[in-house]
Amino acid sequence: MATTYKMTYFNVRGLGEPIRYLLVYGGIDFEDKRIGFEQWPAMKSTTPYGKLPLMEIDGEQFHQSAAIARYIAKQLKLTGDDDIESMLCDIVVDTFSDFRSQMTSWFREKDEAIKEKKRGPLINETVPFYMERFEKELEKNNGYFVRGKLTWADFYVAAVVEVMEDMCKISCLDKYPNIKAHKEKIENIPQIKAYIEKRPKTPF
Ligand SMILES: N[C@@H](CCC(=O)N[C@@H](CS)C(=O)NCC(=O)O)C(=O)O
Repeated sequence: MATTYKMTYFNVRGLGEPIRYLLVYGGIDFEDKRIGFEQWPAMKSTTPYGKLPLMEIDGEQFHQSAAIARYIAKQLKLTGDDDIESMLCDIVVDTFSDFRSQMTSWFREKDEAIKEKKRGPLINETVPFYMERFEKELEKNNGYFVRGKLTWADFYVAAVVEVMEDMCKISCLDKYPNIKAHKEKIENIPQIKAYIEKRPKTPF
């Protein structure tokens, strides 16, 4: 019997989208279970660590989005050609996660005065710090993140960079043509393009 995949996440792109991109790219059939935020409090205690996304493979539950994405990527031979390339993929994803954490912690700040105060440094320091470096990586690697070949790091960054922009209403792409072109390249892969056209429209 074919392996079954069920991905449970909120009805947003967020941390679920890199996993969805990989499954779609690989032509892996999966149940894309999207729950409403109002359903979450009752469900939270039934999940391993009270967080989503949650992946069920043949009914067995797995959590942690990067681990899930890496697993799918391994099935699809998208983790590079050797252990060094595999580590390079992890480095890109982990570095991008560091960047994302700073953006999301700003987004979640409840005190409007603190949020306003931190907005300038986020736009003028954090975004350029990471984006300039990513821009150079793409130049060095011929338009991809790892050694000039398509890996899961490409799907991860392309999916999450847009989420961060939409969530924080801060532009990350305008001044960075390589990252913009890279995102468009991933979005133009036929499977991803078809998925984007039919996916639910969500705020981030
Ligand atoms: N490191 C975890 C983080 C998961 C996470 O923070 N999920 C958020 C949504 S993006 C969540 O479940 N929030 C609901 C909650 O904490 O109650 C992963 O990558 O899967």
